[in-house]
Amino acid sequence: MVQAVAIRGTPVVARVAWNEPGAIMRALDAGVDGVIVPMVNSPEEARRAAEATRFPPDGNRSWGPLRPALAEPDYSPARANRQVVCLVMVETVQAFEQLDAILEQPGVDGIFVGPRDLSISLGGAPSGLDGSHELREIADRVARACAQRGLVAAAFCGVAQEARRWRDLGYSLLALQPDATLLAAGLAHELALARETTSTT
Ligand code: 3PY
Ligand code: MG
Repeated sequence: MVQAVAIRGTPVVARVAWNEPGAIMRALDAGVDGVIVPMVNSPEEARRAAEATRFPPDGNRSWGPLRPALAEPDYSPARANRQVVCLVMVETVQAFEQLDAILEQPGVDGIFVGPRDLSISLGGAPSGLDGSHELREIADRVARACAQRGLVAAAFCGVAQEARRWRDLGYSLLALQPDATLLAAGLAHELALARETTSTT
């Protein structure tokens, strides 16, 4: 997938399965420009994620950049450390309560909000921005805290209308619907057209 996206020169940010250094380093070695790390609930966990994205002395990433070294002949630890982006996910109340300390961790380049898990953590059902007043308040506070520090505010949005609402709050990296959802919607649309009883041709 990284190779396919690179054809157009579009940056690739991968969400890894968990805050686990091996998973983060594997994605970076495959050539992603940045990672989104789920369920980061404390400054210590944020530091662990950020350190896995940087070579020493800034972190503990180990050398093995298979694809990046092919694509960029002058790829070096210092250059990689400058270029990489590490977004940590705030998706629990516990994480939000420690937002400032999480943002202070060196190498944390921004926050990616997971509204579904955050809604559950608030005691409700998985939801988007409309789920609760508390969720909207958290989304707003995260955007402001990131803006104050010049860091990225990102979020999982789902449908495009919801993405516009996050953008209006100050979010600049907006995740739309997952591929499986888009594929199912596209197929349903095509099937409905194909099954129409009248033909215009
Ligand atoms: C969440 O909303 O919890 C997510 O992880 C979405 O990516
Ligand atoms: Mg989540």
